[in-house]
Amino acid sequence: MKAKHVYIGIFGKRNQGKSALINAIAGQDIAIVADVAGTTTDPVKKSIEIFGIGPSVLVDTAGIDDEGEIGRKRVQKTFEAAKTVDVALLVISENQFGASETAMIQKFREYNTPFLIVQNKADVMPLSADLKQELLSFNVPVLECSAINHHGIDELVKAIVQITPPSAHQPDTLVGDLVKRGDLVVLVMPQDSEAPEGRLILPQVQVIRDLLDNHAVAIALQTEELSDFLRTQTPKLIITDSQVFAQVSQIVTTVEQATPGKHLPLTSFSIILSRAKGNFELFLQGVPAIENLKDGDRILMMESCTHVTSCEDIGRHKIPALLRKSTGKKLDFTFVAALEPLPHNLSEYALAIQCGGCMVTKKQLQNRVEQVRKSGVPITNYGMSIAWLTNIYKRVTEIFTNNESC
Ligand SMILES: Nc1nc2c(ncn2[C@@H]2O[C@H](COP(=O)(O)OP(=O)(O)O)[C@@H](O)[C@H]2O)c(=O)[nH]1
Ligand SMILES: [Mg+2]
Repeated sequence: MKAKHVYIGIFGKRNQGKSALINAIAGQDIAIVADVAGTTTDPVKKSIEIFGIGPSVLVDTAGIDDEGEIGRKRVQKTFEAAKTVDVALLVISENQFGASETAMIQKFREYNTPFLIVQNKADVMPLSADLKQELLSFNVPVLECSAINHHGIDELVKAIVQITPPSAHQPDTLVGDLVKRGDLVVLVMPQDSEAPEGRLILPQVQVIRDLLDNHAVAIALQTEELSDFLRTQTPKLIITDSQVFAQVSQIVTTVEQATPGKHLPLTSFSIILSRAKGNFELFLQGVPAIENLKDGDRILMMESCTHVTSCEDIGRHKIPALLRKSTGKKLDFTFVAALEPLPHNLSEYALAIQCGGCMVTKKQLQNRVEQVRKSGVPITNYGMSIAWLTNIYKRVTEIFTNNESC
């Protein structure tokens, strides 16, 4: 799979040399550098290649001390950028470190964004021993450089590489640990009225692509063709659409029973996808909370996209209906779409159910999931809850809970 781009955000007050630093790192002029405070109003992005982490994007931001109504909006935008970048540089100069910087550090911590602190303009003033001591107490690398003189830039880039988590640049693999070259994998993909016209949905495309990247042999078929196929072939893995879980599980069990010794590992697209975006363990732990639901309990349905019809139908209708039927309780559902803020009263929810997250980045999804986890609410995802409610949970997750490869 293609390596991912590492997003590196440059943060700091106005006039600290953030834009100059981007130019120095990129080795060419891209951001507008000026001595008028607040020149960078819109994020400027520069793509570069960094030894050790590969393709990267430097994201320039507006000063965190920007003033006035528009200025405050820019600061808000900058805080948002801290949520989505993979790593951050907090730029200071001339030993000025105060409330703006500590507020920024708080955001980095809140969003789990690794960061380092760099004092720029070292040609004008070196970092004082006192401030260095104070900065080291944040337990992050503290460096000095001069963007104008290109001093300390190599060391800065090396420090960026060191704080970048491997997951930010290593390619995500959906099935790489489950299949080997030449393994046969069956994909059960119903093309019913809910399937989009003339194309496949993204999770299916992603899994097929990943199987090809791993040189596995992917066979795509619909439920009707599964039984005949399985009678003559023994695939390494069957991945099915969650909506036909129960039916597929029935077919697989029948074929297994008819052929002693035949074992057919089965899982679903949504479970494969939920692994790729992380939080798999958390989702596994969260799903049994379904058994404790009571009348009047609130359930938060977390959708990542607003317009993939089949996902919307699963989240808005299928899962609520299944939950009501299976528990027999009066449940109250709240739906949050895309990256809408989560409700303030999170802790009042008995359960949260996240969609597969195919339309958002890992970091975006994890930040939302983390918010729920921190509030103490059990969280699981669409695929796992459907599996639980249709009593095949154990079967579709056993390849992940028993051992690493099936
Ligand atoms: N002496 C010196 N001046 C610098 C350095 N880096 C930036 N500057 C100057 O500081 C001013 C603000 O730089 P800029 O990159 O626009 O800052 P930003 O607002 O943080 O993006 C400009 O006049 C730059 O020339 C440096 O390393 N040394
Ligand atoms: Mg700037």
